[in-house]
Amino acid sequence: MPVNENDPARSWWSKAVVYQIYPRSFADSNGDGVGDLRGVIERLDYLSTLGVDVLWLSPVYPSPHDDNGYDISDYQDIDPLFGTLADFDELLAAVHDRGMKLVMDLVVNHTSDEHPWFTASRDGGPAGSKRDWYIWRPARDGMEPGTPGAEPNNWGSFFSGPTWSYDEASGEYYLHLFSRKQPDLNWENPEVRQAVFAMMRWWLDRGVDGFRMDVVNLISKAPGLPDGVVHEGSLHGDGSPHYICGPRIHEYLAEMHREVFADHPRPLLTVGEMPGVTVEQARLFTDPSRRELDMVFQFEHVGLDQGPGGKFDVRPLRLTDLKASLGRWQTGLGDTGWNSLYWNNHDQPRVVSRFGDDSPAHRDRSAKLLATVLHLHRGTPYIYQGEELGMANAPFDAIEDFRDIESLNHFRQRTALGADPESVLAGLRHRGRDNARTPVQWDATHHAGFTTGTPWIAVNPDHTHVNAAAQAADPDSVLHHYRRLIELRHTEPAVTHGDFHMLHPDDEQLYAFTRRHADSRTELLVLANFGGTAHTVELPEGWEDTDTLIANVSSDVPLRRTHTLRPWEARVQRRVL
Ligand code: TEU
Repeated sequence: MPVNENDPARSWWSKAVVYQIYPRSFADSNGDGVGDLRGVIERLDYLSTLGVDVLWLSPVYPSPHDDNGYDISDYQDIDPLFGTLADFDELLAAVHDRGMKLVMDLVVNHTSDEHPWFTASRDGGPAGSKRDWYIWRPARDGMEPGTPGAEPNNWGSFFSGPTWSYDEASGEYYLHLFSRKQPDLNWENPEVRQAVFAMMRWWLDRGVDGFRMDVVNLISKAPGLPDGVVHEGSLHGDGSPHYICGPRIHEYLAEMHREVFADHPRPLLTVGEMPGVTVEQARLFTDPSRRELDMVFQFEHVGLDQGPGGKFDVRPLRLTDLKASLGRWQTGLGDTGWNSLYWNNHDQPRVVSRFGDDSPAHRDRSAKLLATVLHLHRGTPYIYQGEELGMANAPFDAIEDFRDIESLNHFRQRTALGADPESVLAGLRHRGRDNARTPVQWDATHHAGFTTGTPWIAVNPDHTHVNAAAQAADPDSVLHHYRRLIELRHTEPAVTHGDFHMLHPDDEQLYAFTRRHADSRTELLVLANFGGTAHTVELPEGWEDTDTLIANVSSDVPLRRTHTLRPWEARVQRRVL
């Protein structure tokens, strides 16, 4: 069943733009150096002026913050670091007052090891009533429990080291795909699923408008938890084929839909974060007739600049690879499924530094080009805080400048094995998640107006010239370009529903495509020059002298059949069919 353009329950999010808030780094209202809910409340007018429809709030629940809140110790409260439930209710009401919606982060592949479910599971021992809520296994056959190599299987964790930690008291190991403080829940257990669904209903009853579901395609593990292949240069086995889109994943998501979302009176949004998901799987997850999810985050395009040595092994992006990948997702989900579109989130380096050019000469223009390309695709665009300002990667110097558990563990592990610290740091500087987590740059003052105290992570020194206050006052800014793109999504049916057709797939510098929408008799042509040199392109017939809908350089040059684009130029043409 195609996504029905006229069905309001389905179509509201096809015209929506989502803005992700990472509360810790957004705005600090009380001077403790960490962003909080009242800080978000104070900045809501900024977000409503930008024009976004939905806010996604990264986790604000009580947490020991081993992974900045993605390790939850109580699903039904707010961490005092961020405020109180009363602050949350006030925020939700203020969001709704401005005609926006609020989506919560749902982290239910794992909990914190300090969640009462886990402490009961651990402390009750193998016969305890909550033992089976998590994934416990004895040591490998014939091995002494707790000794190196005795782990139940050879899987490596996302955050370095094995996916198993040993509990001496019971003599067994528990599974954690992420840190040892993030034990995986056992979704095979129906009590676990019911507890999660009840918690989700509690938030919906409170008035939230949906969920972004953290690594939700990892919740079903293959029976027997078989060993993974050990790739060259890796210390551990790759367990991912045994937990990415595992055997019961569709069953669990359909059950969640039935138990939580079906027939809900308010329009909701569900988006599943899915590392390793394929186009074919994503089409199933997002086919409305299957009633699983509205859309998913896929990771293919953010893996294209990664070498064989893993995420910190950086290689240059080939534009043809990016176009082939995103183009395949555009046509692959077709009329059946739905894409979510993103360059950035709290786990990715800043896109202007990664796929654009953050040098002073090209920064603004390349940030606007990247925005234009993404927002003209078919799907729901996500903006990560600060992206709308063209915020760049941070100038991290020493390991002490980093805060993220993934980066710190990686550094510790690699250097312990004898790697050159400087080369490990080079990878972290390019790819480390802290690049996304430096505070939002509100103005040119000390600490960028983020806090009156000492920020938990250093503010990027470039805030003196890259900040929201300066850009709000400049109609040519990256910020205003984003505002215009969001408005286009709201007003131009071809942006929302037009067919996607890639042009010049083999050109290494040009990203070009059309969006054709028969109902509104409109076709759009998007042209983007991904490089710091001029680039000449042959256009298809019939685009000469058409209107420019939006551009990142003054659009006084009429379009010619053979047209030379200026460095990092992006423009969108419109014609009537
Ligand atoms: O991320 C899962 C994920 O696959 C990543 O993008 C992750 O950061 C990367 O693979 C690590 O190399 C989600 C959250 O977005 C992330 O912040 C959490 O740390 C993680 O799950 C665990 O909850």
